[in-house]
Amino acid sequence: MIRLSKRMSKHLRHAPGEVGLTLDPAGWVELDEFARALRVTTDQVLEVVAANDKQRFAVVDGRIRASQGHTVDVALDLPVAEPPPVLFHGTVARFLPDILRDGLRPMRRHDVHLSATVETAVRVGARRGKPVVLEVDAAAMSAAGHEFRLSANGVWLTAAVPPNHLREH
Ligand code: HQG
Repeated sequence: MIRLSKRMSKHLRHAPGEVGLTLDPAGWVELDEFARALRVTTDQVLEVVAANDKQRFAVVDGRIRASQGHTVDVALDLPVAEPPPVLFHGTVARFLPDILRDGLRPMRRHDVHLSATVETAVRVGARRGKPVVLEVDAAAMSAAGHEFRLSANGVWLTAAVPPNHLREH
């Protein structure tokens, strides 16, 4: 299941063409077509969707997409939402000098990914080593006109976080 989940993330976020798929502009693809391209059954795909720890995939009207994390060009069409006053970002110490100088940048993805809880940020940072958690002053950013969007699986997305709105937790 984890292996299939990783393949699904890969082809819905980064490399649809590698298995002959084309995503629509919002990142959706027909479930049947997706299962066929991955050489699994739609039931196997749906099992991963239902069991996924982070609810990474959304299925609506017979189509599937990744809820966040894309590097291919998609417009998720999420509405702008008012964030909680403080959000968190998990990273590692080796990135800190650049982050504190340039702010958080989306790097290869579409948006900077922020978490509502410290626990989630710790998990995100731990993917790369000993986690370091940054606090984002989302209230001040919002007041300054920065837009935030909430993915279907609870990840807060924004284009960038300037260094003056960041501090170590
Ligand atoms: C860092 C996973 C240098 C940033 C997670 C991060 C998340 C900078 C890395 C989702 C920087 C980018 C996204 C700057 C940011 N200079 N480094 N100015 N600005 N960085 O993977 O947030 O399991 O694109 O700190 O749970 O780690 O895939 O972003 O370390 O929700 O569903 O550059 O991916 O979700 O890495 O993770 P990523 P992320 P999934």
